[in-house]
Amino acid sequence: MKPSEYDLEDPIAAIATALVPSALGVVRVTGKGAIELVARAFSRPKALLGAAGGTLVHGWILAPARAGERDRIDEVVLSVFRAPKSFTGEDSVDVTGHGGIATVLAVYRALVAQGARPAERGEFSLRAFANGKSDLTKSEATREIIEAQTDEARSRAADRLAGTLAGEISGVRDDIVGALAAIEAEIEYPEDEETTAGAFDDALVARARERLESLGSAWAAEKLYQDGARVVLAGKTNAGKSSLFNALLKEDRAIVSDVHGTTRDWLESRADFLGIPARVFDTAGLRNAEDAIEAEGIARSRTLAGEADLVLYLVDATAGLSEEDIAFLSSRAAREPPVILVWNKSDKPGAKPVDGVGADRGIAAVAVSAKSGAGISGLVESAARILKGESGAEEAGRRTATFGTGPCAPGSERQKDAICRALGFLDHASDAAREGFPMDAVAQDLEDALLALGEITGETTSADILDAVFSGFCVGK
Ligand SMILES: Nc1nc2c(ncn2[C@@H]2O[C@H](COP(=O)(O)OP(=O)(O)OP(=O)(O)O)[C@@H](O)[C@H]2O)c(=O)[nH]1
Ligand SMILES: [Mg+2]
Repeated sequence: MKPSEYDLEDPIAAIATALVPSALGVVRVTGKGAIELVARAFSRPKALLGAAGGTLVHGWILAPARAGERDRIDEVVLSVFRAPKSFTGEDSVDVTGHGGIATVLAVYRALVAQGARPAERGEFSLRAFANGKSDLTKSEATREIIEAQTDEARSRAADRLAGTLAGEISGVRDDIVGALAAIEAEIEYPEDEETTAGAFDDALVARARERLESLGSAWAAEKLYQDGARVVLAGKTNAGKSSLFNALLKEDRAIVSDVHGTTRDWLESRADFLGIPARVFDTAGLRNAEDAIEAEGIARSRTLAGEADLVLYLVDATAGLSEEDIAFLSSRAAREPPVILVWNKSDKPGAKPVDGVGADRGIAAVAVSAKSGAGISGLVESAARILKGESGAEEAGRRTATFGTGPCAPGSERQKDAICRALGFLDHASDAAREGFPMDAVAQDLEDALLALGEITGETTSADILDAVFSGFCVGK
């Protein structure tokens, strides 16, 4: 069922915590009659029915009556919320019990047996929105918080949950409403025909435009923190790719040996690049392989490097650049993805990184020792800077994000699209005013901009918007 088709009142239940053995497990119930429903499955119904909102009640969840006997399922604490003071704005009970898989499932089934409907995806959040407890930016932020892979991503989502984006959009809307009011006053009570065009408040519209542009340009960064980046380690055999992979992951994941061609199949793992969630790939070393399996591994290395957001190209600094290295670097230099030339084994006496190689083609170079760890934090900093488009952006190609510096950012493609549409309407309004179009046409553009912005917070919503936002949620949120 689509979120826009959900019933918005009947009591629903969901398991809100992961179904893995854990200290605690939470089953939540919300909707009309939620407290009475839980009371029918509870050992102390009177205590629950008489409990004030925002209080806890201790007791047991009981199985439905069978031949007069009722099994005790689990000892629980109920958090009681009475409408409208709850997450959803309805009567709600969070049942906190022990987090055993069988236990949580039995508690959930006991509540379903008393008449709770199993909740659909995002149904709790949709009710919170429908009951005015949350705007759409906050609803989306709860999902972003759940999905954040790094602390930086979490902190950005938390800002939106706290209302920074909604506040900024509301400020922009105030500017547009101001400009619109001036036009409408002029249309209603014109001083004379000539002054009508003067009713267009350029400064207000320009300020709204600037604020929206800043928001729009901040999306690239936001997307990078949410989706992460693919960082591929490439280079000749024995350059130290697997050693650097392990050092970045801080675990002994890949086999390291001085035998050339040790890594054949690529490996993937996750690392935090200064807040950017990175998927890091160790690949088979590049060389002319006789062996068909190794050759296939090398072909895969090249494909991965081509699909990366950033390639860390390793060279053994004691060996210097070979023809293959130069061929790889020059074949990529002018195109995406961006490359960092990593001079590895810089701890060895004979290590001689060559300064300036590839600099003319925008290739940054960093000296590290995968063995001792020296230089790796600098490498991660350079990588994060390039991914964020803060250096080498011209060379880095179109996949590199250019960061906006606004006070806050949109948290989803949907929000960013609405910002772009609003910007389009503002531009149209300014052009129309400059070209002397009738003021009511200009006013229409400003109204369209307001409607687009209303979609971001949910003041103007359609079934499609609700479906797009809430169908991506998990059950129980
Ligand atoms: N001294 C020193 N030795 C290193 C360093 N990095 C790697 N090595 C050594 O170089 C050899 C090759 O390292 P690997 O990490 O397996 O190299 P690789 O690039 O993954 O090699 P392939 O999988 O064959 O492509 C091993 O003996 C490592 O111990 C380093 O920074 N300093
Ligand atoms: Mg290897």
